[in-house]
Amino acid sequence: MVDLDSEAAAGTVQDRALQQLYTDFDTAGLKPLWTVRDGLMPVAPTPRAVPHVWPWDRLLPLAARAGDLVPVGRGGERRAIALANPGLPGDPFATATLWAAVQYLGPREVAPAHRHSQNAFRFVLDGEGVWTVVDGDPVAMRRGDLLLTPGWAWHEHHNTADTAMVWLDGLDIPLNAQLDAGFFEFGPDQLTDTSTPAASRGERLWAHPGLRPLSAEADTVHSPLPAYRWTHTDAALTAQLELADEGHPALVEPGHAAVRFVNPTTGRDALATLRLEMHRLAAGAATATRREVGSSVWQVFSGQATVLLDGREHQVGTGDLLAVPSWCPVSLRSPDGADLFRFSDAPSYQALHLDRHQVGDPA
Ligand code: GTQ
Ligand code: FE2
Repeated sequence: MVDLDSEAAAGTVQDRALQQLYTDFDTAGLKPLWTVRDGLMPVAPTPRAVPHVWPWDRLLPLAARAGDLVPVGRGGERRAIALANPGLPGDPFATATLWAAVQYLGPREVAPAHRHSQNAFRFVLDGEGVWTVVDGDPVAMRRGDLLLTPGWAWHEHHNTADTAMVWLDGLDIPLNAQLDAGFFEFGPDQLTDTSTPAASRGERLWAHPGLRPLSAEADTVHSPLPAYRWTHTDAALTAQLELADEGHPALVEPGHAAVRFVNPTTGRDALATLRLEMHRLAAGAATATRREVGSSVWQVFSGQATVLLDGREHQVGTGDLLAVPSWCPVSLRSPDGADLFRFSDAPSYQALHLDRHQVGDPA
């Protein structure tokens, strides 16, 4: 015979004991796996960051207002306005690992020297007149150029023109923060180098296709090339599409030309933690759907495209920025053609052997 009363009592006793166990776990600074495993070890990545688009025509006027109202100088260091992913409320992060910001430097303004462990690049959507001085080497910034500021390199920016200049900054700030790896040091308050050479010393030494100076036998972690010029990037993409037209293999997929900016000493990514690429879609081209572990940010350099992010369509044009979280399916198409700059955290994932990708529509 079942004694209902005593069973209920036993249940209550057990419940109370269990409650006490969880309370004691908590007090002792412990957390049992069985209460958290689902979220901790998902069947596939579950990023908090969401797919998101920042239209250039909203960003640019806001940056210009900051130019009027907010001085650039010691302390704040840069008039950089970060993309803040709505899935990461309170954080100035485009994705879990990537910082993307629009930096605005007014006529004749100077952003003072500093250095930090975070790796950085600048991509120039438009304009010219700013030189960024990287470890004492002045590097001109012009439309379509990609400039590198590897971690711990001193850098300052100065605008020699009577017009403001705006560009995209990309850094691994969130990754450094997550890894508790950040170091920062202020440089001199005054501009250290006012010269404005057409070509930096780094380019004069390294920017000759396929030619390595024999004075530099040792490979370097980051690229020794401070700038990748638009004329070269453009020519490479043009040649890929022409070769394909002539029936030779040169494209990622039909109508899709692409290059990666690499370290000429190794052929690997130009920066240890950031992958940098330029993509060109020929008129009428459409890409396959692709997703990968790790996140990316795209900026449309020219033209217009339709981007499908996790099944949602976004129309984007020149200057527009988009964030693609880890494992989010992406496909692009462009009726009239478009050039798109892309950066991602892929080198970090590859270094840790956590990289995976999938091509084709997710089942
Ligand atoms: O230009 O040195 O967007 O240090 C964020 C941090 C730019 C820069 C950013 C920086 C910089
Ligand atoms: Fe910096």
